[in-house]
Amino acid sequence: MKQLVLNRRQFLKATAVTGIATALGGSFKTGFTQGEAVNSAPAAETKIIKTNCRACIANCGVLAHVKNGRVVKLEGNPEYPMSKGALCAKGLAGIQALYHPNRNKYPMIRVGNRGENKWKRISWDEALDTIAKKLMETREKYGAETVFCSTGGGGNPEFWSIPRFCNAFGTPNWFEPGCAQCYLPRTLTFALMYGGPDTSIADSNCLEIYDPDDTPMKTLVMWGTDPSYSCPAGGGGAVAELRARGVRTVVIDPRLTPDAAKADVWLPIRPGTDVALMLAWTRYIIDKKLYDQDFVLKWTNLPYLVDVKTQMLLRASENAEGTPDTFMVWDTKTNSAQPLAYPWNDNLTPALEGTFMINGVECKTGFQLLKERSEPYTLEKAAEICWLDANKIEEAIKLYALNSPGGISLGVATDQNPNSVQAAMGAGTLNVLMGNVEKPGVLMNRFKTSGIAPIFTYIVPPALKLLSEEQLKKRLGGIEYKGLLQWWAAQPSAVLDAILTGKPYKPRVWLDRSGNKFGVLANSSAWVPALEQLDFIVHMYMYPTSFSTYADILLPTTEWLETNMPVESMNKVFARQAVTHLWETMDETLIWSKLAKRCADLGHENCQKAFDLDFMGKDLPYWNSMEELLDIFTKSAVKMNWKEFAQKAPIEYLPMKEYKEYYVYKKIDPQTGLPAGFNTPSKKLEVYMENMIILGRTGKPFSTYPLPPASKDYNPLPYFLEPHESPLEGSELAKEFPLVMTNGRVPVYHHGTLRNVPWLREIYPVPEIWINPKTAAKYDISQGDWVYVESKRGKIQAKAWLTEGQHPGVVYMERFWNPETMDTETRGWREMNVNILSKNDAPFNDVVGTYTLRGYLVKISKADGPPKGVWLKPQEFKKWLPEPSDPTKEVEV
Ligand SMILES: Nc1nc2c(c(=O)[nH]1)N[C@H]1C(S)=C(S)[C@@H](COP(=O)(O)OP(=O)(O)OC[C@H]3O[C@@H](n4cnc5c(=O)[nH]c(N)nc54)[C@H](O)[C@@H]3O)O[C@H]1N2
Ligand SMILES: Nc1nc2c(c(=O)[nH]1)N[C@H]1C(S)=C(S)[C@@H](COP(=O)(O)OP(=O)(O)OC[C@H]3O[C@@H](n4cnc5c(=O)[nH]c(N)nc54)[C@H](O)[C@@H]3O)O[C@H]1N2
Ligand code: SF4
Ligand SMILES: [Mo]
Repeated sequence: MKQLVLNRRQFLKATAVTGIATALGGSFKTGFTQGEAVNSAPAAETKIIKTNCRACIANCGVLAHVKNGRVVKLEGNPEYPMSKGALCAKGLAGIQALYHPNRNKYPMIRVGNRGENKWKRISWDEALDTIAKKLMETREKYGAETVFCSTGGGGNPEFWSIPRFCNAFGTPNWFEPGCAQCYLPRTLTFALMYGGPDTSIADSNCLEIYDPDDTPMKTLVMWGTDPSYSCPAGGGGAVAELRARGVRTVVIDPRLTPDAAKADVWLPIRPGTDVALMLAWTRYIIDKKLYDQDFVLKWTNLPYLVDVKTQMLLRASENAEGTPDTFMVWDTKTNSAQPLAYPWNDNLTPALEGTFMINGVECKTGFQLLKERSEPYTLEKAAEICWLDANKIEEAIKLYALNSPGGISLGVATDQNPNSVQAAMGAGTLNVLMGNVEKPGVLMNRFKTSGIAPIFTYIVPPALKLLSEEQLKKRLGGIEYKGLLQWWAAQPSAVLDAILTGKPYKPRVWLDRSGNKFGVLANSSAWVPALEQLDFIVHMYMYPTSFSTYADILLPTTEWLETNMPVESMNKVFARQAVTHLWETMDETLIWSKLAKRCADLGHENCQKAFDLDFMGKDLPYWNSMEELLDIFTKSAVKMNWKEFAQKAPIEYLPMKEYKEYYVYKKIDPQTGLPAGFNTPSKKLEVYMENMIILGRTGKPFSTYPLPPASKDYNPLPYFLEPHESPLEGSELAKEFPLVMTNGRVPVYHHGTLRNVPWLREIYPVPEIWINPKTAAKYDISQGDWVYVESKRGKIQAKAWLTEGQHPGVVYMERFWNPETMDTETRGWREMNVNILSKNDAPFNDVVGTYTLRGYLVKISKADGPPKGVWLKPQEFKKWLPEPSDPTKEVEV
């Protein structure tokens, strides 16, 4: 404690100014100190090292002050183009996380019974040898597919080291609690619709928003995203800057977030009904002819004719690979179906709408089908479904549609129910209809990357080809939910089901590298009987969590202040560099390599095979240190080794103006002399998503092998699915559980992390449940009361926060677990964990298998007090304050 420079009051003050307050509207340029952007030593003994935060997925630039080998202060690096020198509370809490007395310090092996939480220190060699031996035995006895891995969504920035290990080992099974519930529905849909990034602010896309003085943007729609909470230092601040410059905003969110409070129109939607509202926006825009007609006609596939029966587009010819097929349109000049050669034919006047008989086959344009799909969703109908006011909906649509350029940013909210992919389709469609694509002021842009990408995004190649066709076909949930192929992942509920039923086979060994799976997986209690049946469990993380108590081996991993990784942000590349190294912690990217190497030494053929399928080549099938791996990238990208690069970083690889490239689709391709178009097979915006049908039938374009079809064709257009646990009249379940539960972020925690950081727990000690005062009154609940919250699946507690900013039929909570009760019967995850209530069974999303984290039914009642043993007062957290530590040298294994 003595060495800490920032005291608690200063911390609270700093977080108020640099983090949350900035996001809420303060200026970046005032209110906080910015350190000299140098890698040198301004004051005696104190070195300032440039690095990047990883306490969430935003990677903000950091200046770490290091004195006598110890990190004493963190501040924002103003060079970082997104956060511009701001840091949020989570980032600033990095010191407490790093020096936490309860870090996993050494590899440990379980002694006593599983779940007893008794451990013995072992060496890295012993730990890795034991794991590799177990892996190889299991593979031999039961098949490689019975080993499965999992990771965290915002965990180790080197995401692909897990699939790489799985592919080499030969198991098709790894999963992530985000994935189908986070981001995949959007990355998949936007990739298939236009071949560019999605519009998530929290995932550091929407790159147009970070240059507020140089954008003509007029409107920003934040749909199911709350950047002031989910990325306070970067995206949240950028949105505040845009608002300050007059950009009008619409927020679609069931709760009154800071962004909702400042919006021109706020639509407090009923959770889980977004696609109905999107279809109403679509209908209105089509009906009132507000869409960009020229753009839609020339640059989308909506005028192309679709065979109504087969749902497939009519082709005049299938052209050679790389050149788009020629599709049929209805020419209104000649009243006949005509082929439209890419990109356009001025001699034709294609119809956008209409139904036509062509050689006895009923055909409609894609636009006609979209129009018919949206037809039932009048403003009134949407108001009724979504619990909104029809006039307010109209006001929001007009604000968006009459004030271009602009865009719809879609957050994670819609990824967390079975209507997930359809919402991404709906949001993409609304951006496209308004022509909000690849021009200044819009969100769907394909700006340049360092040109050496993916080198600086994910550096470890996933080695997809190492997984055989036979093994790929065994992926749990993989045939039915082929959208998972974009991330090469399995479906968590299918894995759970397989453990419990032994069908189609029984998974036996689990390697997990993330925080607390009980805190982030839906219906987490359902995993307990599964965990009890597994032969062997490994947990790699920075701290013990509830999940660790079920493990056989614990591996200590590095905190972000101990890791090295390139970080690309807009036109610059930064270096997250290790500022210190404590105990025997190891970077996980290295752990996977070491495991693969050991499996190779035990005779595993694939692992033995030099990974020469990737550009890493024969020389580096495994890497023995992170530096060895990183050198390969920096040497090829910037002709420096990692150390030199880290010293020089950030490098600006392009001036901002060149980096922000617009109208990419119009650029002439020198090979064809035609516009390059979009990154889709037709080179048009594929709003009529025939490619979803093809994906479901074959696995194309993601599978390396042809796969058998899913049980049902995927739908090429967005459709609305009423939440399975519906609060609407006639629902039996709603009689017992009348309220709709939803979630979102709080700005001081990231997923299951940081609940063990005293200063953050002081800001937000226990989870609140947001309740409308009218609803609270019904249950005799007052502000600050303890309540029980119950769903069909379980019962937890929370503290009442009464607010008008919450619909009377909806309640809201954040995910929580309590590290302080880990040694009790509850293991810290049963008291206040909203994922005890959430729903992990069917219906799933048809394309990616999403289950339900938001928009299911609960009931509430008053409780007498807090759950036993949880810490509520600042002095109780004292035990977790940083301790002096013993920095160790590189761990040799
Ligand atoms: N009810 C409900 N459940 C949810 C959600 C919800 O909104 N409501 N959200 C879902 C979403 S969007 C997601 S992405 C998942 C997240 O679920 P997970 O990502 O599995 O969550 P954790 O394992 O707690 O988080 C891992 C965390 O480790 C930290 N970390 C940083 N560096 C490293 C590192 O080098 N290695 C490792 N292992 N960890 C590191 C990061 O803060 C990272 O978030 O949860 C999902 N679950
Ligand atoms: N502080 C913090 N920041 C984080 C994370 C974290 O755990 N903590 N996690 C990171 C990760 S992995 C992710 S995916 C991003 C997510 O960040 P965002 O994409 O911004 O999404 P959330 O903040 O989870 O949720 C946005 C809003 O959705 C609202 N909402 C709930 N249900 C519905 C619904 O049915 N429809 C609509 N329209 N809105 C709904 C919630 O009230 C919430 O305010 O945040 C990242 N940043
Ligand atoms: S938003 Fe906060 S936690 Fe996330 S990277 Fe930036 S400073 Fe770190
Ligand atoms: Mo996420």
